[in-house]
Amino acid sequence: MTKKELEIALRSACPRSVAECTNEELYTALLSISQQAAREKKSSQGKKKLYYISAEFLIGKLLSNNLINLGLYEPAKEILLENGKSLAAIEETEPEPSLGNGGLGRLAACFLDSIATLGLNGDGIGLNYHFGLFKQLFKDNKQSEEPNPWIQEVSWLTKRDVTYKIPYKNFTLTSRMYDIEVTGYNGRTNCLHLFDVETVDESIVSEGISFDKTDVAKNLTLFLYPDDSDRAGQILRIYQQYFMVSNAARLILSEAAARGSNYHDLPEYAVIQINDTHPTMVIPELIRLLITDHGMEMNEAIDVVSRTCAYTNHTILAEALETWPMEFFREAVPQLIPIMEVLDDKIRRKFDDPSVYIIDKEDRVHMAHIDIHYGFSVNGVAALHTEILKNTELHNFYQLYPEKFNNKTNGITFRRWLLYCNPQLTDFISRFIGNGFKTDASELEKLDQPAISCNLKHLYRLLSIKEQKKAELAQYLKETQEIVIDPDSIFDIQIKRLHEYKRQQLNALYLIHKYLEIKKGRRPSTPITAIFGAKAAPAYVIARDIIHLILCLQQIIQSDPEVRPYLNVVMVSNYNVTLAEKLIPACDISEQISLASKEASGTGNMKFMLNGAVTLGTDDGANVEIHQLVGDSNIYIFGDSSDTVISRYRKGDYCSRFYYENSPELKEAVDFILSKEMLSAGDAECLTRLYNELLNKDWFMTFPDFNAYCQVKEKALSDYEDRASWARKMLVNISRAGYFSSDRTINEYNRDIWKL
Ligand code: CRA
Repeated sequence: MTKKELEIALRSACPRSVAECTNEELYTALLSISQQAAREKKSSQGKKKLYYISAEFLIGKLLSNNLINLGLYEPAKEILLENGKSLAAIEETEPEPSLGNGGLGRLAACFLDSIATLGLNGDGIGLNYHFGLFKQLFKDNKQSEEPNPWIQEVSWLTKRDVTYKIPYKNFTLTSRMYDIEVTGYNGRTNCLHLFDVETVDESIVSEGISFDKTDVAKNLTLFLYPDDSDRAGQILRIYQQYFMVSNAARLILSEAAARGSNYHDLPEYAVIQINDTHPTMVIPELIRLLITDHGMEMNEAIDVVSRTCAYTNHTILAEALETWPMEFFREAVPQLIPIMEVLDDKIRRKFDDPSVYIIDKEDRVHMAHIDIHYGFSVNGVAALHTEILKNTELHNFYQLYPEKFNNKTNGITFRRWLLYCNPQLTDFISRFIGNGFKTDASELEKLDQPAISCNLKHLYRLLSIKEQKKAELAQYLKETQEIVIDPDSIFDIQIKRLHEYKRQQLNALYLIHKYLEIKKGRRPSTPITAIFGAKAAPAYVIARDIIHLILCLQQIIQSDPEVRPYLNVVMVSNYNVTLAEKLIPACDISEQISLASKEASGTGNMKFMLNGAVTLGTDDGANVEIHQLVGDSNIYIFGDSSDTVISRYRKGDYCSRFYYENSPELKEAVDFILSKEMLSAGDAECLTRLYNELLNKDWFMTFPDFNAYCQVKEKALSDYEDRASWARKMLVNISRAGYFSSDRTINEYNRDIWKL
């Protein structure tokens, strides 16, 4: 579509002239134009198709991204400007879909973009949560939760005629499919299919995010990850997961048949990527449907399904490796029980090793074990993570099926995380190396050339882009959250879900230490702004306490005139994709400080490096690969290695108090949690609980890494002062980021697993 054509389309889609329209009207018009344009790009189906099933798709706002991918962004921006309108203001009227939680969901969204960009035949399948993940608010320095309604009358969702009857033990629910079109960069259009139930009732939610967990017809698709701290909440998860996969299985079978499959040859027509264990029940459900609806024999059905399904593992945290009591299945989906028993029985006959059984002696079902035995591929999401799976966590399975295990290091889409969120940097890059990197990210390497890195004018241009993004962020936070930050300070950012293994508490302890240093007169040369963004799972008490600690610290520092000019701590509320798009381009120091061995990959780390932030982190997840790519002098690595950590867990003799007693700086920082300043800003119960947790347990070993963390941070802060040399570090990071394009990741999935 040319600019002229777009102008005509816009005029006819608007109720008034463009200049007279409200931003909402323009949003609606642009949405319908891009949906129309996307539909025209739908290409032929091909024989084999990928289905990416995931509980989360953290897709972010769609308007601008879609315009970019359709090649309409610049013309739209110009037309609007000519009529006194701003695309950025129109974007503000778009609600962000609330369909994801963290990295796993954002990864799924990046993958959909790359699958479409590479012209692969593949759709996503998930659930249409009405309130999605909760909306986070801060009151009295604590997190509180509200529903996050995002579905409006006009939205990217298209209602389809696909509906199924999904059977549960005591009732049947009728499903409905909604589609969101996903157009890749200059690419084809695929779909994200979101299943919903028409009886869902938003009015049953009250007092924050509470609702009757037993009324499944009304609550099934209200929330992503509804509170599962009680039995009803846990069974609700089973209802949700089964709804997702039973719909998926029916859709996959009917589409395969339409493409010519006779079901016996299903693996030639379909491949299913199971994104962590939430969709695992698709395996028994497909087997069941092949038997009951298509007359296949059990053994053949198992074989066919095993050659169709592949599994991605995203974590080694025991708490996240799902196991469910058999009685839950009996209560919700008894039709799966005979299948699961056969699957387990076959394993018991074949292997004399209870650690690989599907149903354990406590009658719990290990979901990942189903995937590994009855899928043809098992992949981890970064090199180190896959090695840990093979050598430690899933070692017994690796010995049984070495050929199934493979690594697929995560990636991010450069359309959203560079072209869209940082057009200034995109221009800077294209000026030197042309536009080839937009479709082949490895071309970014060409940026690391003496003509740029030895030319102060170019380096200062790079620094001034960073300054501009920092100023834009400061403005945005002031307007949207009444947060005031100094754009001339160093922006040190940690944004990710709140979890003890990610160690926001380590960062907080450093900031306490820094605060106390400043009180003693040791002031930093350049002021520092430490920014956090994180939601805590509502039932995760210690995570909530860590948020409380950070918010109290923020209050103490901001009301201290001695410290405020040198150090600021802010926690943005309701951290989401939209905020990430503003925070990441503005970052100087990217905090990736998980306990080594615990962060499977991380993907924020990749977005930051691509936008010229320098990583300060542990040798964990994809940081290891970043470290290898940029070299020691362009990253700040600290802390115990994953081997040390794994063996410390094995020995079981970790004692945090020992470190506390042997490091005066650490002791001083920890004690400050219960200081009178803190207790007057916060809640004694929360602060005491956190203090005790750290001193008596510290399960994620923040104390052993504390001194090393402080040292490396001081080094980074002092290196920042040499602006030209810092700019060179930025340049090296950008130039090595190409490896982390999700196009590379998806090409590997296709080459090794999907074979489309
Ligand atoms: N929390 C990992 O912890 C990883 C993403 C995507 C996670 C991250 O390190 O980058 O997956 N795991 O692979 C997960 O969700 C259930 O496990 C994540 O997002």
